Amino acid sequence: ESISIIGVPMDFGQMLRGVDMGPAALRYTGLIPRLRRLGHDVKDEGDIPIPVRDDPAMEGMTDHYVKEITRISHDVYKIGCRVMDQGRMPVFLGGDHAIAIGSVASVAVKEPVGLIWVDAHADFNTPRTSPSGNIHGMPLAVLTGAGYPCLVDAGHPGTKISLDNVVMIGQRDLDPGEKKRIKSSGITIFTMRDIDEQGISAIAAQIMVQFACLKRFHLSLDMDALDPIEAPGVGTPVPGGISYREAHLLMELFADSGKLGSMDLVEINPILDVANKTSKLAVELILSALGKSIL
Ligand code: DIR
Ligand code: MN
Ligand code: MN
Ligand code: MN
Repeated sequence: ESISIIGVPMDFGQMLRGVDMGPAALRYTGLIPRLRRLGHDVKDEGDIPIPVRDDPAMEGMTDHYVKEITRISHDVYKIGCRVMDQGRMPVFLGGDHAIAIGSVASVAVKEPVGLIWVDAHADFNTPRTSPSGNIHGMPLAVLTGAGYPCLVDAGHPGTKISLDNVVMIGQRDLDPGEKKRIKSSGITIFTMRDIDEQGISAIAAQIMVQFACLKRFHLSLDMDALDPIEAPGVGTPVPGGISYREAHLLMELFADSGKLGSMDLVEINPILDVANKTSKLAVELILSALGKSIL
């Protein structure tokens, strides 16, 4: 596979600093040479330039950085489109989950794609339902056409992905208004309860049935989907998450499907991490998704 690594060190989608160091931590942990050792042709596209929050020019940006995130989403979209046009598989490294507004937009331009949202949260808030106002709690709503119009129209105007082509996995922390939106949307969701009851492989099989008519899917992996015991280096940890083995199995099953076309790996905060544990796990998961197997 020809893979392009795109760093998006953006931390404007939430309040904690440090998530901007995610791409650096993943590179430091050896992501690129290890992908090459798997046999992939890997190109590092570098990091998208992101303003630093301390910059005096950023002062007075009290609107949850909507304008900055809109601008950055355009930049992510543009590089994503370029990589897709070259026939390469983009792997976007966050940064917080708001980077998915641009990344998913770019991979869904030419044909409909599936979207698998692996997250402790649903990221399905609109400005109306969000208790925090943080944009990283909104990207899935934005991509399906709800929320700040400037974000909905980032890249190109309008909805980027149909609700029928979205699947959520791993949720265990939803806001009240967000819950109502999930129920009324009819979106497919496999919460932690579903994982406990059915097992991750049965769920992966159901997803592949739902995506049978689609040629490929995008994986958006928020590291807080994992249990905080395995992934402590995230800004919003929630107990009772996906286990180490469940996560690996899910990635292995995605690899087996032959339909993984692109991915995001987001929300690693190296400042909150414990001896780089979360980055190490993230690299292992990316490798599993891209073909590393035990045998
Ligand atoms: C919460 C937290 N639902 C919000 N979201 C997070 O702020 O909208 N998403 N942490 O990853
Ligand atoms: Mn998220
Ligand atoms: Mn999350
Ligand atoms: Mn938040």
